[in-house]
Amino acid sequence: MRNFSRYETRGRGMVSSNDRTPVTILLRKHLRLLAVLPVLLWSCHADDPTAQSGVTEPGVLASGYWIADGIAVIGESEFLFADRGGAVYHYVGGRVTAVRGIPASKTSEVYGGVLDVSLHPSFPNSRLVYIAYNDAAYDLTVARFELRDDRAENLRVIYKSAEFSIGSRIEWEDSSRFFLSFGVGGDPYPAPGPQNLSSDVGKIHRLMADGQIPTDNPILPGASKPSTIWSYGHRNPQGLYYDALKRTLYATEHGPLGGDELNIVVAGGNYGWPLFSYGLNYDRTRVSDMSEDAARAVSILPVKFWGPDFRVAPSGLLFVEGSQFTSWNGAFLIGALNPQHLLRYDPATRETEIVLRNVGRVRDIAQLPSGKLLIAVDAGSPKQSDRGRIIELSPPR
Ligand SMILES: [Ca+2]
Repeated sequence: MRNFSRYETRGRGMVSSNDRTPVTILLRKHLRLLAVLPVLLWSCHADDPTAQSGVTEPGVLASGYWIADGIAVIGESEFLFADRGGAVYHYVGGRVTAVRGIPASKTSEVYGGVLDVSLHPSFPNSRLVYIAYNDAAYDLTVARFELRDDRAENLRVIYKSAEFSIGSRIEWEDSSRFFLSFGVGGDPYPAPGPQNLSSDVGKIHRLMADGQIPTDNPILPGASKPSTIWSYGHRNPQGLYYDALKRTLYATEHGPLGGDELNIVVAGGNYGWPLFSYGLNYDRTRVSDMSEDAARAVSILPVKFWGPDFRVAPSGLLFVEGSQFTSWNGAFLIGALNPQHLLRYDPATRETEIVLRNVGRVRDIAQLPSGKLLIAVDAGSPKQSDRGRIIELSPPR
């Protein structure tokens, strides 16, 4: 019997925004950019773009949703997005339609529902779409279907766990394989946890496009053959980005109080939670007594972490190249849930900047063919169940 009340309590209790000196310094460096953003947001889409609800805010392509998440771009003015309320929506040129035939999912406060939607690389021909959702039994499930006339046709469940996930992403390695992140709750985390290799939680999984286990997945300690598990010891990985040229998988994950991480994820890697963390438990006690050196010996440390003085609560992750925001290119954009910013992390300088401040809880980031950017945001509170929005960011003209 799982106890979800602690997730719900945790979700609300996590909100405590700090505006500390490093952020302020970085902000000053980007005042010019920040100053033009309100203008940018006013610069597009005057006509009412949604069938579901009126849109009055600048740049907002779709609004009135609960927790909009998982944007999958089809074309310059066409995309899909998920809603934690249990739906997938199809935006085409200003009109939004709910895709029919999406399986039932269960939501509880801000958790559950449809977590991500992703196009198979062959989508232009195959129309294949993948969704990750907590099904009616609250178990993380991946299904694929063909999108035809706003219907999910020939839907098939290709992965079903017996466990619940907080936040999941689907990220394609190539047309044959994809990664699936599987988050675990706060502290105390449910047992068995991320270090238990018989549990699906706190892992990044790697699956064939049909849900089978790739034969080149790692053989983990104590096992004799590969499983779906690609890496373990994750806490709550809500951002995945695969660099196909470098064949490198990046993942962000939530620490508890601080200790948010960016990791380079390799096969069989143990990413350390909860053996070691740069963050603190919510009661401000240490997560463990393990030293950083000891942690390095038994796990893979993050390539970047943010301490308790710079909270991120990272969600969507995108490495940006060729966007119309030229000063943002060559770095990661990271959606922050708490505080509610869009961040830019430059791996060359190791600097983190707030590029959009207090824009809402940024769940996902996507780039359009033109180089414009979309973000999915929400208010994070079930009491504001109509604050889920998709916003188009337009660069200076
Ligand atoms: Ca870690």
